[in-house]
Amino acid sequence: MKIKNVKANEILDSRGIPTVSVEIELENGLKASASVPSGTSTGIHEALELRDGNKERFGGMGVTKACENIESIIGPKIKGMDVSDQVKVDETMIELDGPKNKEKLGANAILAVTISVLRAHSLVKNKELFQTIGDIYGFNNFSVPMPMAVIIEGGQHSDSNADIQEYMITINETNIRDNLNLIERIYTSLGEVLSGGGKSTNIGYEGAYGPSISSNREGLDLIMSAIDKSEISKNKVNLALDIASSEIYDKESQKYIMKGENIALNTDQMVSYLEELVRNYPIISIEDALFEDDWEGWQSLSEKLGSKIMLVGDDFFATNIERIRDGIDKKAANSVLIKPNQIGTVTETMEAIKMTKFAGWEPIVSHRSGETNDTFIADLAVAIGAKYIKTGAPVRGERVAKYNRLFEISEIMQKVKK
Ligand code: 2PG
Ligand code: MG
Repeated sequence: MKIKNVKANEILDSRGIPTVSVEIELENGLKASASVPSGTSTGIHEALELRDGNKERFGGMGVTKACENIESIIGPKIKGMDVSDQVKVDETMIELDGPKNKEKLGANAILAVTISVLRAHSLVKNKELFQTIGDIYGFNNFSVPMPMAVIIEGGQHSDSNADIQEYMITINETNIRDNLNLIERIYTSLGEVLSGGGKSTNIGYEGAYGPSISSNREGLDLIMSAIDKSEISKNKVNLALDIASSEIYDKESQKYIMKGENIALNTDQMVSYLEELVRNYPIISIEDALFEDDWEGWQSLSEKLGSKIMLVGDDFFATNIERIRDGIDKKAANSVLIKPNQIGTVTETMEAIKMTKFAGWEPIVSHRSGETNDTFIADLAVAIGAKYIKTGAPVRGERVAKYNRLFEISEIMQKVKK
């Protein structure tokens, strides 16, 4: 079925910042749309998110240029192409953009098109989106991921003084509804622990609490108290952290600055600091433990902790196949955060996932701090059989939209089994 029309729209994301939405119309009249997320703690190796820069509209964050690129540059090229030819559509956009990091058209423009084409194809086939992803890219081991759910948010994501951007919990429970039930109970208990201690229960971008704390350990202790209070067996709950280290690294002094506890650590000290946390708390994963170009630090951390926990590269890899390949060669991590908007097209995202899996590493599919109600990442995580998904606290519409889609998929999968 051929693509007939491509329409772009500037909409708002969950932070009230503009983002791109696209609607694809096919020759038979079927329509499919997609909207794209956007990060706050964006890495320097990510594909370019095109913003208007006109301060009079949304402080320069408008995306009318990206929308124009879709309608006047991408649209005319892909109209008439068969919607089932996802790889060709993606390659066409990559070529149109040229050799740069999506700097001409904008990764936000490209991503909205690539996902809506995929969705339109899925409609034509009358298949679920995760099945269509599987068919195109050769995945058939579908499974519903376990959430890494953020419950305390610091760094650039909330008003908290916490240096660590995300304190997350993961529950050893493969049934997604049961899993969310336990996550929600711990989230609620944490709210009670915080207000009982006179602390704020205001929330950050991803729905997690943003209390004031005096040290990273205090953040972890508050979560351990919430687990106690929830009366959920400790064996079922593990912790995961996203340090988002590129945000706390000071290039001049070459130190990681933890304002909350008034310390500045060099790479070796940071590695020891994290080892100590891992010794004392049930931490199974640390993301962006070191800043995005600290290759030697990542290697040393991997030697020390790589056999014990997941070391996840987010800003470090930027879902970029070349960076992931280097990381594998240098044994610099063992897991990759997968964010489609860091690279731009579905096809490049799938290449990054394939490389990650081929190395025996763990791909973790992730949302961004600025989200829409688009649930593409839920289907993506299922399609590739990802063990984990990062998609926020169990509150806020744009976060629970993904959890609700996982509920739906889990029911579809059960019916197929019967
Ligand atoms: C991260 C993401 C999502 P942002 O660092 O992993 O939680 O944050 O979208 O702000 O980059
Ligand atoms: Mg991160």
